[in-house]
Amino acid sequence: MRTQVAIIGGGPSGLLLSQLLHVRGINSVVVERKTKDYVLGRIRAGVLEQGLVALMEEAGCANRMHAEGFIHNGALISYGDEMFRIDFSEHTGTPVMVYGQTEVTRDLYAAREAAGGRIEFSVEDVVIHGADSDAPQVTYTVDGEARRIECDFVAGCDGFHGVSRKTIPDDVRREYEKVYPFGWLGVLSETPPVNHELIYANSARGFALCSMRNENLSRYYIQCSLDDCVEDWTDDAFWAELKRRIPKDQADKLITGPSIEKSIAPLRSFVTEPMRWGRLCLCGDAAHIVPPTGAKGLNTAASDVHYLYNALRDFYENGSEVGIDGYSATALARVWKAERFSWWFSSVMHRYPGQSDFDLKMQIAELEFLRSNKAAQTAMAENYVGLPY
Ligand code: RFL
Ligand code: PHB
Repeated sequence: MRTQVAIIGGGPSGLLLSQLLHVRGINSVVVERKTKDYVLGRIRAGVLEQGLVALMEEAGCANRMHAEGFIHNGALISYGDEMFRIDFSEHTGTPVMVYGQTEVTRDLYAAREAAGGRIEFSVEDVVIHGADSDAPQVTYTVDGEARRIECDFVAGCDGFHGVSRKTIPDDVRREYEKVYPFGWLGVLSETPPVNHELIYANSARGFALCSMRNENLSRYYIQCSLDDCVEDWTDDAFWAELKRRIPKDQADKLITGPSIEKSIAPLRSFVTEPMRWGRLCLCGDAAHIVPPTGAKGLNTAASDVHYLYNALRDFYENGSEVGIDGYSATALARVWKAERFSWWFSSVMHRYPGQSDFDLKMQIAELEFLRSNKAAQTAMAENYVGLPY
């Protein structure tokens, strides 16, 4: 089959790109390794920057988000029993939107289906051919049957474990990585959130985060050992540990209940350069990963989609390759700033194995500086709500 843009990966990056291109009359085909139910079963991001909200609007997919999402004007940071608030709206004039990645993905699938968009699920053996030519192809199999897409461009939106990044030759590709010595144990529960805003907690027992999806769906995380297994953590043990890590007044009002999802995620910072090789452009987790402290993963994927979508429009509407040629440098300039913020916020909020007393004092000094200094709060707020595209 023939299309203009072959999109590998039907996660939020691939679907958003496909829908935005459709709005501009540019055709695409999405190939996804898993089933739709599997993709929608993954519980991930919860905080959306305005840039992503605006892209969802441009894609014509924002109605349910505006009806059901929550506008957050600030977030809370605690250390020990101390707690302070960063006011996003005061410092930047911009809030964030709390709306789950699962819902974003569901809305995008609904829009692609309504528009008759082609999405191939359960594909295997995806291979990108001729990415360094003007006529790339993507081959794959479905139920053992070989298929082929001929296209002008390939968008590699297939996440960290996809094939797109590895298509860029080793002597061209450079990877930068930092692996953190802990993970996040996350629990989703049908209970009211402990607070109407998110709480990021640095405690002597490790990091904790209180987040939410709606009035009766809470998302909580605690820092855990990389050796832990989900089965090691009963619900009771999780709630008891969470309560020890957040300020007492919050712990006292925490409503607990059975978990409906429980998973452990490792923390990693990772960037691949370049993000374009010939007619192959990487977007989102295929090119970079951030630790989730600061909620930048999905949002950075969205800024890649914005740059690539505009570059492709420039190509198809104006015959210009300037945007495509500049895609990697433009996207990476913003990616590295999101990497810096996520690394900094992770470093300040977690307890590290072997951390010295000096290192602990530095964390507390960072937090007290943030608590008392307007410029530091503004910098934090600007990064949290999202740097401009
Ligand atoms: P995804 O979501 O991984 O989607 C990639 C898709 O590609 C498919 N795939 C393939 N398809 C075809 N052929 C192949 N060979 C393929 N290989 C893979 C996969 O099945 C999948 O469907 O990448 P994408 O679209 O770039 O989206 C990135 C985001 O999912 C990710 O950055 C965020 O979830 C990160 N993240 C957060 N980001 C935020 O902005 N705010 C948050 O609050 C936030 N919280 C989080 C997070 C990630 C977490 N985990 C589990 C890593 C919280 C957690 C716990
Ligand atoms: C979430 O709600 O899943 C979430 C929120 C904020 C983060 C990370 C994850 O920084």
